[in-house]
Amino acid sequence: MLQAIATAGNVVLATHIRPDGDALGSLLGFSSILAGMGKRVLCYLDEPIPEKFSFLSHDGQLVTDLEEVAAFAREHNNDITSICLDCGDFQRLGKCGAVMQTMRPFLVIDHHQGNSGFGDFSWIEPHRSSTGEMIYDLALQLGAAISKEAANGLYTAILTDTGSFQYNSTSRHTFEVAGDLVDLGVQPAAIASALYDNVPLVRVQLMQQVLATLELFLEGQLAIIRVSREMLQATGTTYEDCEGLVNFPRSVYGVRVAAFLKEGNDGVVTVSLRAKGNCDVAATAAKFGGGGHRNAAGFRVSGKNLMWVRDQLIAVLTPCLLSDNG
Ligand SMILES: [Mn+2]
Repeated sequence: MLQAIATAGNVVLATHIRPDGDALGSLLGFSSILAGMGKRVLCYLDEPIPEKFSFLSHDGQLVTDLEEVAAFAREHNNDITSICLDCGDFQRLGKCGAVMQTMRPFLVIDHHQGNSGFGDFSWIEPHRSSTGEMIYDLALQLGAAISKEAANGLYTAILTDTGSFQYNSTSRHTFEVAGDLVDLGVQPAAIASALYDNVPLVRVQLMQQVLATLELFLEGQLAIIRVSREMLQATGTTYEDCEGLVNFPRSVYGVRVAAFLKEGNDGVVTVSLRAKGNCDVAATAAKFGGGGHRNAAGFRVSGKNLMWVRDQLIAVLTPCLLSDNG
């Protein structure tokens, strides 16, 4: 892996569809690091960088058209090293996957549990906080310089993928890397403000309506919120604007399971489940044909309305939450 990157002259970087802070921060940060090593770097994204991450700058070229990736490969006689970042499986690369695979060596750098290692060389460490943390270590091993712009990308990756240093994956090393990035010029307050103090008003108005639906059941151990199509229409928002709202019911004192019910256009209700402590919501989701992790899982139900799904969920969780009070 190290050798393949060190000797690469031309690099194409890509990440998963609907990229989050780790995906974009790692992509743009690594792009600057590789460009600083004198490599020609092309980043591919399905869509332009989302507005909320527009504060991230980078060196290297960014394209959103696969034809330009093909042109880059032709220009360099197919002497391309392709690297995919933060992508847990091949499908999540979206439409660039097939193209990435033809440019070899094809490298995979990721921290998702269950990544099968679908590259010619794969570096996967599921215990890591973020791909950004791994890219930092990689840059040190390569002896590469990390510019302030690159440091901002990697810090954003770590901050967002650890939920601001809250999740289990946050290790001593995560803080060491974050500290090193601060030495390289990152201003934590400025990054946090850029990420979290720029919420569009319509999103807060949606939050107002969604939080008004909060209900507690089973002696206050189950908290449920929901969003209807009407709420999205009335506020001019989309499902993406609902991201993170499930954390509000989860945060309530005494709540052990939180659920967020979302009504889709296609008569499908999507449910996100979050657990605190020892509840296993993956098991709950499995009863509805879904899946996930112990603490975060989900499922979908077709042809039923929000209230039907709510009542079924209460019924399924009743024995779990009322039988053991552990
Ligand atoms: Mn990640």
